[in-house]
Amino acid sequence: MTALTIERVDLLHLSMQLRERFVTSFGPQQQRDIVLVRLYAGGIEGWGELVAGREPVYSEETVVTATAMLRHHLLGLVLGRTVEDPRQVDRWWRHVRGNHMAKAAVEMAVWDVWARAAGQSLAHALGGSKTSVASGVSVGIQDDTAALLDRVAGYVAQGYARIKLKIAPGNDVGLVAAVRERFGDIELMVDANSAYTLDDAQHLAALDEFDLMMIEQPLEHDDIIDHATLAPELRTPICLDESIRTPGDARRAHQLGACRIINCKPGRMGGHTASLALHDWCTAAGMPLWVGGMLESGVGRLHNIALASLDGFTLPGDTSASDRYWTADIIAPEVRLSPDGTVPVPTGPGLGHAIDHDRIQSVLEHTETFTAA
Ligand code: OSB
Ligand code: MG
Repeated sequence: MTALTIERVDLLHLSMQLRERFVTSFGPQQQRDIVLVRLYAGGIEGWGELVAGREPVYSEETVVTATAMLRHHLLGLVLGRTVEDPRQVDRWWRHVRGNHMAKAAVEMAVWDVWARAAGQSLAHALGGSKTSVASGVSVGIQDDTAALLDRVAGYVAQGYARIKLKIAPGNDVGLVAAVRERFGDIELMVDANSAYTLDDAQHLAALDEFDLMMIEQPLEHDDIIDHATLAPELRTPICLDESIRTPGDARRAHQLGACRIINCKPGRMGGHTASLALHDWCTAAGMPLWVGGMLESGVGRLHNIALASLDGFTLPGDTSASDRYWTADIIAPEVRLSPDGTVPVPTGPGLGHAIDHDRIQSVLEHTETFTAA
């Protein structure tokens, strides 16, 4: 077994523009502050991505709080340590509460470096065996229904395996009806990002007639009790995203009947090791699971694709192609959608695609370097 000493961590602060504004019930977003982790161990480098947003709207973590956590609390726990198995990293900071996105950015870089050192693809190191993963696309709220139908038409033509519509009060049942009417029985789901309350149960039940695969996170970001109350009122299965931060959360949500499906985001879970534990629990419980996204650059996307290669990720993920997000992604080659609605799982060492340093340079704001004391 390879033993690697973690020598240095660089935080690369990038400013990237999404190709188009992404509107959710949180509001619009186009500019993304992305922090990449470049971690050196045993003379090899591995890459991770911080998925926190600029504003604390999806979760309480932001780029500012997460980088402060890394500087003041987390990097000191990894620099100079020797890693034989990336599963150890979680244990080094088990006394640090929360801050999953900050932790994941580093933990996932350790997985990448470790897989590269072992000459394995990250997917293989994680235990994945699929050679491609079914991929859907998440469509933001548009200015009007015509614009939404246009967007969806484009993605359906590209072959995406399912379409996810962002909804919010005033932008929900009518949109779903229009998309169903125009596109027939495509695989369709909605994501509310906590925009509703239990008072909306009757209103949400109006979605039942459209045979949606699921409704993602209709109620509060930190709730599983009200979701359990809502679930029997709906025929549409509830999927939880924001509410599931640990494998224990999944077990409790299942026990209460709060959800029938889970969206796994490795940033939200604290990294790959915690995501694998969630995966194993869901597999044993027969709970369908899929890999979500956080509008990542190619680095985070390749991590998500590697994770989605495990068999327990049974539903299409938000593992969309690079051109869904960026005019120019920072990996080479970019992630591309195959006509069958899948993206290939890379087979080269680690993330399996090269980092495009020229493109990083063109969006780089500044770099911080940390070394073992
Ligand atoms: O709720 O799944 C979400 C993006 C940012 C924050 C939260 C969410 C999303 C998405 C897009 O739905 C997923 C993606 O394609 O990366
Ligand atoms: Mg979501």
